[in-house]
Amino acid sequence: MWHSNTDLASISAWLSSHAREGGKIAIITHTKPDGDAVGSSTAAARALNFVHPGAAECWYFGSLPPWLDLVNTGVPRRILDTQGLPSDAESPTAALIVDTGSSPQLDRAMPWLQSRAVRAAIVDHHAHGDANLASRLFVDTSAASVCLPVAELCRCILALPSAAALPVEVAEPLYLGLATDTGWFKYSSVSSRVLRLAAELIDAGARPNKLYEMIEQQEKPPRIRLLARALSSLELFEHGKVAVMSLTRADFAAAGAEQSDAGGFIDYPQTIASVRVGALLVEADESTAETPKTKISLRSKSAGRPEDGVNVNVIAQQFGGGGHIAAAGARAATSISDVKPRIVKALAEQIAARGL
Ligand SMILES: [Mn+2]
Repeated sequence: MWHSNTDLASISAWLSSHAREGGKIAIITHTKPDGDAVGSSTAAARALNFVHPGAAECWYFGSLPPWLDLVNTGVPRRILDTQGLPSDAESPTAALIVDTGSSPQLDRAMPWLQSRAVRAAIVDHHAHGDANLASRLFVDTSAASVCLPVAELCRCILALPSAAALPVEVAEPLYLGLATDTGWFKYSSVSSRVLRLAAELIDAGARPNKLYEMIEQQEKPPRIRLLARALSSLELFEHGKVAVMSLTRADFAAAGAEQSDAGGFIDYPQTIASVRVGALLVEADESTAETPKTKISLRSKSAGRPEDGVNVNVIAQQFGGGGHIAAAGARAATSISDVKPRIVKALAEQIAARGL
């Protein structure tokens, strides 16, 4: 079952005793790490290394964000795509997995993780995961960002009275994860708990404007050109309540952009007043005429609580994917032109059923 079987103090005690005995800990997060993944893994590694120098290293794989070096400075790091998995001699002896518990999301690390569940812990905030991956699980699906539980983990590791006492090197990546997973404090997941932690992290020395510029003002021209193509593909259905954008591989080529450059585009149609739910359909890199593949991203908007909007997790599941109530995705083995009417129909049905 995908739920906590221990608490953060116990995971902290286990990691600390492992490091104290000379063990090494790989901190692993999901493929294509985002702000929450890099922020939480960097913070946990720095907290452990603060007490036990050299004990923790971060593993990353999948396309990496352009700001990774700016955030993850000074942390021992392994990039699995280029460096591969470690040899037995240099292999860490334990694993802390953050911001995912999903085997597909851990793709490149799976051959290493598969035999190591006994010496692995997961701290996550997603609704679904593979409980067999780790013997220690802490899952808080009410957390807007995994940095909420990871901040508490860091506080325990460093034996501090509050998050406000964290070293700035730990506080800043936590703030980053918290900010990026809540759309810089604007999603429906923002709560007093989120803002209290943000305030404590600022007290610890995190500088919001510096972090915003570091992450959000690093665009390169191909991504902006791709955005122009995505926006011009916008179609509205159901009296403007459903927004659909699509990007083909030809769009990526014309913009000189890569697949990862489309990240965050799904948020743009949400700025239209009438839109309740949006979809971005992207022709996947590996797509061919014979075996088409389409990546589906879904976002829903609610006036108040996320449960008042369209549950896009349910719709993503119909296409073999999943996620959260307000943000989900899937990968369909079919073309954009085939997926689009099916997605629009599924979204229209949800809107009608909910009287939105
Ligand atoms: Mn997250």
